[in-house]
Amino acid sequence: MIKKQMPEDFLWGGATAANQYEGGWNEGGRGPSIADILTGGSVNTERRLTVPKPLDNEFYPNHEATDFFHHYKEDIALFGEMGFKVYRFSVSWSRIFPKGDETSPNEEGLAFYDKVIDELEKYGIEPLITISHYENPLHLSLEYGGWKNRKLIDFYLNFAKVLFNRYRGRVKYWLTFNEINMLTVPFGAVFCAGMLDKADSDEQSRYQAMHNQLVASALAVKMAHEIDPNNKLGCMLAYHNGYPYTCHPKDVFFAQQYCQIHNNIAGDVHVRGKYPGFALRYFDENNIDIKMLEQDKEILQNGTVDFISISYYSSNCVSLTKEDAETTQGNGTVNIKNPYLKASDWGWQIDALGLRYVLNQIYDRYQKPIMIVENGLGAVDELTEDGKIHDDYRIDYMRLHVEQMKEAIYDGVELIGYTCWGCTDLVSASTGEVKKRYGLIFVDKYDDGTGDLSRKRKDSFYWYKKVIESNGEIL
Ligand code: BGP
Repeated sequence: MIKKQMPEDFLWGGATAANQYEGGWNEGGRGPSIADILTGGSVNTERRLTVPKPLDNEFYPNHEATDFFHHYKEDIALFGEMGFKVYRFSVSWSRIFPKGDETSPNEEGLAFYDKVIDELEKYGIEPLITISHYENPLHLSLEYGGWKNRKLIDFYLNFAKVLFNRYRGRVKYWLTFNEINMLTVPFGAVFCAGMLDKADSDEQSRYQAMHNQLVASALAVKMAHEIDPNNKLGCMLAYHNGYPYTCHPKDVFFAQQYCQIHNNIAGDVHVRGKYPGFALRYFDENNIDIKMLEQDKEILQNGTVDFISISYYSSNCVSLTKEDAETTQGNGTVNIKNPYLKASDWGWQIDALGLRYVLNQIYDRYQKPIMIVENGLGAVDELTEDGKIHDDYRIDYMRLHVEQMKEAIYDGVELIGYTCWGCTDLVSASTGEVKKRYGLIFVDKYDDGTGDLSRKRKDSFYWYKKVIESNGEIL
């Protein structure tokens, strides 16, 4: 009989990103980032991608976001109260290098993250840093056109080097790029690569940008290991789970190709150090001509990651045979609705068993440790008359996913951690809304910019605390 047991040192925690949570956009010497010119929320759903700087008369929810910048002590204390073992956050690149192409960093910006890490250490919480999470300095977009330009590799490495040196011995876990494989869909052009020109939403620019980031990632992995052999570097994939809509072999094969393109091109390069054959064929047949330098092959081979991390929210269906099938939203995608699944208010279909399915799939392929670094439910929460937030729907969602995550561990998957997305309320990446809340901690902030930013524990806060305390035993 096998022992159904969670690893004792399992890393339970939560995840956020600076561009959606930190705020303080023009404080402490921080320069503007691409996230600062995106508007959103129910106030203005129109994105302004072409303006060179934020407009005075426009509302930008992320400028203040939910203000980690001024609330980090209070928030980390709440993470400590929940018993977090790990906290995933990103460093705002333009807080450290305001324009991105300077040679020396902004000391004031680094001082902020020093304090964040001090607080984490106080509560025994392991930091997990995403070096680049949807937030290039705006100057790199305006001056260099974003990541399709190879020059960004050097700027990124300057930034990464400062972080690896500064936090040597204090930060062990790093992710090089958030959801790098979002570059396989148009959404990624701006978010992942800071390419603001509409023409750059094409595959040519996106795959070139992805290649440049993969090279940057490999060089960063090598550098981090040289600076401190204890460093553990991970890739981060938005895991696209597309089921065949019918059992027609054409649909089954299409679903396999969908997974290969959206997950495995980036995954294989990160983990195996080279492009898979199907990627080369895909590039060839779709007239994608990636400029690679002679040395890139070796760079990619020498910079493979130590672990794989994923975001997983939902699944959907894909098909070649059903053109008229009803579609729905997912994380960065629009695909066919699955008649067997319920969906969130934003149309993301809830599929906890799908998490076990993808964890097995990834482990089968790579045999490397895996971390789930984003999972959660974006929902409309209400403050009830008793001054509480009874988010039983979020607890249900998380319970089902944690259950399946445990099953995957019992299947033999080497899963080392789980950080739920948006452990406090923050601004949504895709819509710019605060109304789409993921947090276990409620923040008094609304889409019209009002709110006093006070924090409140939701019911899910107390639930998750017990989950962590019992190492996943009490769900
Ligand atoms: C992922 C991003 C996060 C986060 C999450 C939820 O794609 O890495 O930054 O935002 O999705 O998505 P959304 O905010 O669009 O609901």
